[in-house]
Amino acid sequence: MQPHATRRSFLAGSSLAAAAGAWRAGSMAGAPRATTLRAWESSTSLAPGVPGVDYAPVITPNGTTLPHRVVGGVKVFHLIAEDVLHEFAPGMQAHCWGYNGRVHGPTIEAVEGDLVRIYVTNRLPVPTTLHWHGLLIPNGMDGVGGLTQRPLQPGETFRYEFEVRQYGTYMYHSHHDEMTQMAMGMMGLFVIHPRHPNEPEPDRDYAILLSEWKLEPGTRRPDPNEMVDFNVLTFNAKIAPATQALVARTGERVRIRIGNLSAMDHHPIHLHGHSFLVTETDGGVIPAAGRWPEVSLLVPTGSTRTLEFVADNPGDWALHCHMTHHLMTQMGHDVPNLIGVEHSLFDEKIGAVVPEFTNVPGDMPRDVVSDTPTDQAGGDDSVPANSLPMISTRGPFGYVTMSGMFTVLKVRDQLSSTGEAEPYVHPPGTLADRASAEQMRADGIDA
Ligand SMILES: [Cu+2]
Repeated sequence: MQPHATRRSFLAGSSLAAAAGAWRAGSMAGAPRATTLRAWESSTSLAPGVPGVDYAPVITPNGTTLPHRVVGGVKVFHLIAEDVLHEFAPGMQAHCWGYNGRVHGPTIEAVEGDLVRIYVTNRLPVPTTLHWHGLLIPNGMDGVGGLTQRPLQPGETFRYEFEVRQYGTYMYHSHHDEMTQMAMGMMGLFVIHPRHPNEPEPDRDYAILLSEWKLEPGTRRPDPNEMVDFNVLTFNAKIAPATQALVARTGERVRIRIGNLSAMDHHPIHLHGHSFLVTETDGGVIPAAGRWPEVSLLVPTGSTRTLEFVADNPGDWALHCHMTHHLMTQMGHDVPNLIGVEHSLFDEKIGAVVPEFTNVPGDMPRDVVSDTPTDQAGGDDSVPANSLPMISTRGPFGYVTMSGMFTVLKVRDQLSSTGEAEPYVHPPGTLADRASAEQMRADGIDA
């Protein structure tokens, strides 16, 4: 597709790609913008980037992409802020606030140089706004209630419109009564693809938004007043075992974009079995010489980080936050420390008066053992209504003792015709198991 002649391309004197590259380089060095245009000067335009032609759409596990239509060369989107009954995992639901029937909202995708027009309708009982986090746009489109615009009253629809002048991983979220509205789920991802990629695009492009919630067992509304003790930690608003796995074929290049809009926490996201390069922040692309290898990536709140690697190690690899309490759903502070305590007599005595007490790890609630999704309120009284045991993820070797911010990267030499990963079969000699007495003797191990 041919870009139309534009004032910007005329001003730039050479190719738009070169202008954009120079601008990004300047931005990264903290230098003033090289372009002569200001954010409010609409200069465009390039033809709107077409999914599947100009870019490979991003995959938002457990999520979706916001549809758009093109009207007069402008990409038109519509977000509806509304009450959503959201399921964190089978057995745990809450009345949250989201967009277009989803928590979090659908991922918005665009291409550098696109003109986007985003209608926002407020169907909540309270005023709200939308902020485009990290985007370099005119001040009056920035969505900060009271500062850059008046809030949308219930029932109102506002129009946000701007040219997308950068690429990378960004976010959108309410910027009015932030503490409450973000705690209720009002956020989503905003992914922008480069117009002219100057490095190969990955084979798999995943996006995950981190957030945290307070949901007392037995309640059905997130509590926005919580400051410290968040007890539901989510990848794309889901907790394991409901988090969708990431899949890759051996040898494919994988990108994972991670945004964090948690109220109070940073999350070190750890990937097993691979090392990756940190390639982008929401401030821009990291030049090749400045990229560094990691196996855990700290994603501060209010930031995005992007990592890339070659999936060269087949298997089921954990991808999780390394803060161990962020893997524990609805854990409380009041749990006594029973390490070293002889349980059996204790269990017997307490069990006589509180039968469900004996339903502790190792003796899981029936519905979880059978892997049958169930609403705990619907009859199984082994955990409080509308809550889940902390260890409820079933793996091929038993329970995975992680919930919350945990999912799996499945790397396989072959995928099924529908792109699914079959159960992993460990090659001989590559699975840890009980040691043979014979080998221990031969190695001088006395156990
Ligand atoms: Cu964390």
